[in-house]
Amino acid sequence: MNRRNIDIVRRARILSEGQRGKGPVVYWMSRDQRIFDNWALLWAQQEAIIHQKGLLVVFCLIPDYPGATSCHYSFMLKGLEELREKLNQFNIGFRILEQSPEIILPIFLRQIDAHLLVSDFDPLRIKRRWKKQLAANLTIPFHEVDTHNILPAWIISDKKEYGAYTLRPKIKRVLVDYLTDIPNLQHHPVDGDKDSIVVTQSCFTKNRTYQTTAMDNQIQAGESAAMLAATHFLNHKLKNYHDARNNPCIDGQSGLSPYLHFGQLSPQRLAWMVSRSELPADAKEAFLEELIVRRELADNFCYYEPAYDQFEGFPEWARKSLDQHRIDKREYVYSLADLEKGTTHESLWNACQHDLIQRGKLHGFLRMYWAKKILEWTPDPETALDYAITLNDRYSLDGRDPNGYTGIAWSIGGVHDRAWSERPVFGKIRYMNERGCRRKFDVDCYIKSVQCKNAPEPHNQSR
Ligand code: FAD
Ligand code: FO1
Repeated sequence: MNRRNIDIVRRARILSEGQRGKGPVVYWMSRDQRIFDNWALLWAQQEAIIHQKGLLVVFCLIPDYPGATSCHYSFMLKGLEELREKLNQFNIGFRILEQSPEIILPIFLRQIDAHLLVSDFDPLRIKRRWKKQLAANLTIPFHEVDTHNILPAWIISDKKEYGAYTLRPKIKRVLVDYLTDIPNLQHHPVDGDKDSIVVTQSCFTKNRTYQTTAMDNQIQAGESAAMLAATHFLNHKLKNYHDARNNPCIDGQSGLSPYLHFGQLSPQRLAWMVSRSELPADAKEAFLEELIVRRELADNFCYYEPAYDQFEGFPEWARKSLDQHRIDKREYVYSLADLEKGTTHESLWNACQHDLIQRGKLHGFLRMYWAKKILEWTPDPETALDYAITLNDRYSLDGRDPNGYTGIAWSIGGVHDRAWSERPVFGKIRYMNERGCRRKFDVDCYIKSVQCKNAPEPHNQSR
């Protein structure tokens, strides 16, 4: 086996065996919506070439994907349109099927007598349920490739890690071997399905319930835009990342999370570009810690903790402590509607909420403060978790991501953190407040910078 094959094979695993059909190899794309730097597509192409088959990419578009808004669909569909054009140039077919994969794929794959089904990896519940049902109903082999993590989630660890300090050494041991350049996709040598189907955006935007206004067009969607944004970050911002990233008044973060969430940018490509840049080691290390260790730790948590978005998923010390403080009097209690409208007594929190709604993004440091205040201002931790996830998934362009569920579980439930000194409501969960923020950055300047006007009319139902 040559190096290229080793690199592809070790990221793949068999979900179910079966009899290969006479038709094309199908890659059911979901989490990793890109043509380049996609190990799942490379694996599908390699199988297709070996067996002299056509290659087809299928995307199952779910009109009511949990909590998603028109902005999420708009961003995703723009990316898929670019993808279709590029796949065409590589002689690879593309189909959008407007139904849930576990229902439509068995029928579709039978119709085209598919040779093999390949999918990308995702630790979230919904995808795992789909895959389980698919594996039970398919007659052809079904493979999965982790092209989101640099170190495949099932290889780097076989258990839920306690924190970054337990995952980091495992990653460091093998990173040089896995953090490589990624081979090029080839012009596909075997003709297949030319009948690409594209669904227009209007079909999806018209039925969406939760509309946000300014979030649209804030950030250019698609693989090319993602690579431009990554290059811009590398050339102009990475050198100051380790100093600037924790200050919400400075544009110090990369802003790449929506591209990473929708898979329009490969984390491995980004990490490879950063690691090869000539910038000082401390700048590169700070960024790679977030991009690799923290991000892959989030996948580890969601993969090995079935209750990643529930109180039961918190560590035992945190549950016990939060339980002991259930009876504590809450000085302020807000409904989801109060929080969503950003009408609490604290102007910094309100600014965060307006910022989130308007930009589809909240600065990483403020995300922690924002979630912790929800714990302080709701009747119990379960409600806090529900509200934080509802608002994050609804308004963050990068929401519905393992990073989001883990970040919220860290803030509200002490996941990957340690016990701190005890205080009302929070128990031993790490506390944050506006005064602490003032010590870190110019809070008034941040509040002024958030234009509270033109905030869209929010909704008040939870998940
Ligand atoms: P940068 O600082 O430029 O980092 C680059 C990349 O590294 C990020 O895009 C992300 O993939 C990864 N990364 C950075 N910080 C973290 C982290 N703490 N955990 C895991 N990965 C990280 N991230 C999301 O992608 N989606 C979410 O919905 C989300 N919700 C969050 C909610 C809360 C309450 C908290 C505390 C954190 C949340 N995060 C989420 C993690 C983190 O805040 C964001 O990834 C980051 O702010 C995204 O901005 P950026 O791309 O400019 O980050
Ligand atoms: N994945 C799909 O396979 N089909 C969809 O229709 C779809 C919609 C969608 C909308 C918003 C959003 O944030 C994510 C969406 N995803 C969809 C999933 C996404 O690709 C990610 O895989 C997971 O959310 C994170 O792992």
